[in-house]
Amino acid sequence: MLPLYKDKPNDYTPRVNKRASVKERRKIMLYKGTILLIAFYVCFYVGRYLKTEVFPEQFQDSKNEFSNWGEAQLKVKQAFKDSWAQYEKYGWGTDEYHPVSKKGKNMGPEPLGWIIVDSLDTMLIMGLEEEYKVAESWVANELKYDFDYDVNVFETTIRMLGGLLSAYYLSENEMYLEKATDLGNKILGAFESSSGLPYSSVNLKTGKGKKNHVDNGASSTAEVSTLQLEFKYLSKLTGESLYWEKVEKIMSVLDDNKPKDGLVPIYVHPDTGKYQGNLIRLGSRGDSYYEYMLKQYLQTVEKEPVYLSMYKESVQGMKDHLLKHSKPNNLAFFGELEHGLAGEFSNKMDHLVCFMGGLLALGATEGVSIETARKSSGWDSIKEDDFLLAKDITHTCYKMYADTATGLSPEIVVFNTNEGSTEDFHIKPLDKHNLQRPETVESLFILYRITKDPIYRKWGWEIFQSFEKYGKLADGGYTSLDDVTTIPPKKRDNLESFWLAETLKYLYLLFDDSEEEILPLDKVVFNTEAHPFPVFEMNPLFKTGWSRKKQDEARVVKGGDAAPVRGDVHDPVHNNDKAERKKETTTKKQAPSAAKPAKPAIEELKDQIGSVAEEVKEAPFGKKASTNGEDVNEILEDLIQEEEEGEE
Ligand code: DMJ
Repeated sequence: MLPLYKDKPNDYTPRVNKRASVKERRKIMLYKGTILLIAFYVCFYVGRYLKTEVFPEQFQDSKNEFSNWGEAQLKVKQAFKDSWAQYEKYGWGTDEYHPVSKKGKNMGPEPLGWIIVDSLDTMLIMGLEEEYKVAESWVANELKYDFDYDVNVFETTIRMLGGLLSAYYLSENEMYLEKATDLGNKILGAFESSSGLPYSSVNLKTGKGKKNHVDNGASSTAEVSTLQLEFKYLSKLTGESLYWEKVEKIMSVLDDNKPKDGLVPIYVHPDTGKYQGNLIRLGSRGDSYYEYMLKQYLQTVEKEPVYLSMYKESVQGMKDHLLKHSKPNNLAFFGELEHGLAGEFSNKMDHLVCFMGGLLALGATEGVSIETARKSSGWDSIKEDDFLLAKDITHTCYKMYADTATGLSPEIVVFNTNEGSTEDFHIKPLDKHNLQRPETVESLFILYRITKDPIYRKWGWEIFQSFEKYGKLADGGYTSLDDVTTIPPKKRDNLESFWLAETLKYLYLLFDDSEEEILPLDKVVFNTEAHPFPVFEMNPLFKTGWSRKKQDEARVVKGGDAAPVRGDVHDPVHNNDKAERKKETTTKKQAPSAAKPAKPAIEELKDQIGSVAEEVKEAPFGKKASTNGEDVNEILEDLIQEEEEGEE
């Protein structure tokens, strides 16, 4: 029997095509209209009831009315879990992961922990215990930095050294500090140039630095000037001042160039210490030079004004030379100067520049709320102006997402400044990709913390939804995109480690409503890869060993004989005479610090400090470098306090 009911059901009666009279048709229309109206009202009220009563935890409106930030935070955590699950399953332990083809790859002959180490602190912050435990044991058992391979000094420092140090800070697991010290010691060889500026790469086995094989051997400015937070924190933890001295020296060499209005070209040569070329920008190769000046000042609790002075000068330079506004909507942006300060202005801005919103807000307020900052005695019109600019730039960066078809920003935009422009920016064909970068959500997080204005969360939520919509793969992984201007966008088959280390971390923190604020901005500094380190007080082991040159004035070295002099800093990697090295280090530690007022009692105290510091260190530069650096510092602080109380 054929299933006849399908086309001719049993009760089927053919429709009689009979046209009704006008009166009858009016009646029918009125009847239909009334039914439709009733149906509309029923749907409306049932919908409202379902939204508020049955699903009270659901988001109300993704654009404007969204308010359930706890739920948003869970979604971000889930995005991390999904990204991680794919990596664990198909690429575990490898440095690169390609989520579309589901393949992992190492950069060198053995893994460097690129994705795992970069992600440790995010897992700790998000409370992903299961995932974290597996990662922790991989680092403990598999990760060794002793094979013959050249690594990029900057990337390895911000991601690996930074990742290990923040994992140590958050977990207090000594294993991370040992690995960090081992890695730090290997990187030190990169600083063996005639100027003290690090070479671009270093060989992990030999510890030998290597010049950049392109750009005439020059290193990027951002690369040489974005090592300081990591090595200074390593000094703090190990009690070993050598790391401090090496990275501090870079700052003095750079500043000796006396950059006009605080703006610097994006290349600098390790042989001469001089800048190369004239291209000035806040984007790639320039960006974190500006970031680390402020953050160094914040890291040591505002005790090193030299970095604040450099930072302030550069912000004024940015306002004078790089800031412009687009047409038609007057969006503030930072352009580029391809031929130096006197050269032509380019309207190009990298997405990388979007960290500037957060940085300016942090610089103005030093991490406290805007209300508190405005009431403080140091508040002035420059800070107010920096803060307003922070908001403007962050708004511009949000528009770089909101004004594309996918709601995701391209890598680079060119702003329109001509009268009559109908759109604020355009995107060149080669710049349409999105690499899951963090800079905008980083600024949203900082601005939210400082202002508590929910607009920053709403923008962050919109951006996250676009990542969900276009970056998420059917099986749960997340990928970079080739073109944010077309729907659906072509996928790029790459997961950047900063998606896990930075983008998702900042989004998670943006939506956080914990009673006690996680990682307050006046208590921690985030390195440029979003790894948090605690701020710390200076003590006699550390001091600012240089000051800024004015005009043709010769270098003023603070701290007398003890202060590090350029080209005169000992390098453990290349010095086999351990006894000699130990003697020198001790001498340095015992010498008076001119950064503090000279007091005879303090001199005596420093003798004690010298011996205490030596006692707690098993092998000053070895793998077991310095047991627990916190102890060294605690002992120092206690001794100073005791001494000062005694004097009173
Ligand atoms: C990160 O590795 C760091 O934030 C770095 O300073 C610049 N770019 C990437 C993320 O975009």
